[in-house]
Amino acid sequence: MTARRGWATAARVAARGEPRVTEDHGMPGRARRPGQPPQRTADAALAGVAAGAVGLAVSELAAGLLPGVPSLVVSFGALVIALQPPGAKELVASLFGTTDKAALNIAIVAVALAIAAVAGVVGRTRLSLATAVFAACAGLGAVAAVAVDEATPLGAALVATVSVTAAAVTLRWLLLAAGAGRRAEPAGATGQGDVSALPDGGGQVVAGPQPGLDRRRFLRLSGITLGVAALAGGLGRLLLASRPGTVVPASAALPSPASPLPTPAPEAAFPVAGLTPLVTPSDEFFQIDTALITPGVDLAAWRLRVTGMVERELAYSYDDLRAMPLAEIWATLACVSNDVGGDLIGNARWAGVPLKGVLEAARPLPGATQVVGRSVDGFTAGFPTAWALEPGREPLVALGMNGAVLPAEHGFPARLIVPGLFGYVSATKWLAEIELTTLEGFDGYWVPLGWAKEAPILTQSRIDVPRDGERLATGMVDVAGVAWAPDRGISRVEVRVDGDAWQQAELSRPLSAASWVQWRLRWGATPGSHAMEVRATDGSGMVQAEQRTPPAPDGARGYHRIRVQVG
Ligand SMILES: Nc1nc2c(c(=O)[nH]1)N[C@H]1C(S)=C(S)[C@@H](COP(=O)(O)O)O[C@H]1N2
Ligand SMILES: [Mo]
Repeated sequence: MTARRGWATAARVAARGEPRVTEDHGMPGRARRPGQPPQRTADAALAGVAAGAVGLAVSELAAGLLPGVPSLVVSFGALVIALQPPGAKELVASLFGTTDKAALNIAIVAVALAIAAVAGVVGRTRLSLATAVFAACAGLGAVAAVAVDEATPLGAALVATVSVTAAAVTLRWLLLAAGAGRRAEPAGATGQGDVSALPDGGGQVVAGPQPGLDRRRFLRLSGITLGVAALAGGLGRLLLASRPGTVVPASAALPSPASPLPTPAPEAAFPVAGLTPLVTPSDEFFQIDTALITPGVDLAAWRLRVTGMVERELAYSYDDLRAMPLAEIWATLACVSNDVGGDLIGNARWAGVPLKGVLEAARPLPGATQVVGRSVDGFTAGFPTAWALEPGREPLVALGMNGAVLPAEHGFPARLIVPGLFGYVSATKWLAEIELTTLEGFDGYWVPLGWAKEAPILTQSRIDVPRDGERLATGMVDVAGVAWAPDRGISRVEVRVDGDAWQQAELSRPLSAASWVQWRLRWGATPGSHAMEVRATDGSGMVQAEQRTPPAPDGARGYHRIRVQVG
């Protein structure tokens, strides 16, 4: 049995509606001829998906193994992040939580594999077109890697070439496997892109095993290919996540601070189950950033530069910084995206070099009204110089968090911590540069996207216990939570049940004016459904705003309200 047709010819014939031979599957209208590409579109799509997966896996593995080689998935993510439309404030901000980043990665892989499925179908008739689709995607990824993810052009070109080659070779191989184990004849009139025109895709027609067996073999091969790709891609990701610098080296240990803060006594906190601890453990501290994978820093080569409108530009190595006297502060850091009752907030003991001393050494020029932090991956955040210099405030070039070296995901080797300001205008992680400029002269990363230029943390309070919707027994219960107004301090917290009179809660002794406090109120729960609200007053006597606002553009306002069921 021979068929003197190439793949493309067969497809054209099929398209014209020429009678087809039903061979073996018993599926009407599904002709199988020796030398044809897979007749099932689904098979071709599967071959495409498996080939795309191999391409992505090769990119992840190359990125994990070779320094300076970007991951295409990460580069696409960086592109998505860079292309965010100004004004898409909350939507976009919500992308940067840890789980949302995983979702972005998954979405990118899903879209890439969907495109690969189309490439597989196209590849039935024109393998060169399928390869071009792979090349276009990888090319875009490579351009993105260089343009927005700071990869070297060489590394980007390398990863794109290797990935496209791997995907194209896999596709051709799987399409041939799907084509019933028989080879198509030389292309003849079918053109360059024809699979059958490729060296061992053409040639003599060979009688193959039973098509049913072939299909099973094809499905098995595709499955194995996908599995190997998933393993290789996963391994690449693991390697990426543990590159030097992404893991804090033991050599980064810090000396003890010149005047260490006392550890808060256990009795400084209220013993209420479910109440947020005064100090947030570093591994539970919220993480928000635009980095799809934690930037790796080569500690030996890393410098913190002080630049711009200064009399003297400076550059500090890690050793320079840790040889300076370290100060410690308690400070609550909040994300502007934190909604009323939300948990994008934490309180930590930060250790580092006082920013005031660094500025003093660089001697800002008159008119240098803004301090801009720039990270190794190009993120920026800026705040008024006057805010940093305010007496009584101790902003830090932080090197330590909660008694240890700054964790990689919280900014190792150095970050800024500026008491009283939301993270997006102040707390630059993976700090590479402190630039002095004017307030008008530069907008930090989030400002052109519609967030406020100046953003002090708003006075807020949260009910942690009981939880919203909880069922309680009748009798005395603890109502408790946290309240913050960095760095104005909290002077009062009040709770109101069912719109009755405000009742004043007890406050824990503040760790600092920049730290949150715990509050507690004993409440006699009576049967029924009850609404509870909390409000805080800051150190200057200002009560927190009651009118609810969304997080954009300068932070959420309004009282945290919960409902409980008693009895
Ligand atoms: N380099 C860098 N620093 C950054 C960000 C970022 O995206 N990149 N995000 C900022 C924002 S919006 C916040 S809220 C804080 C969060 O710090 P954390 O992840 O340590 O909690 O980091 C800030 N510093
Ligand atoms: Mo943030």
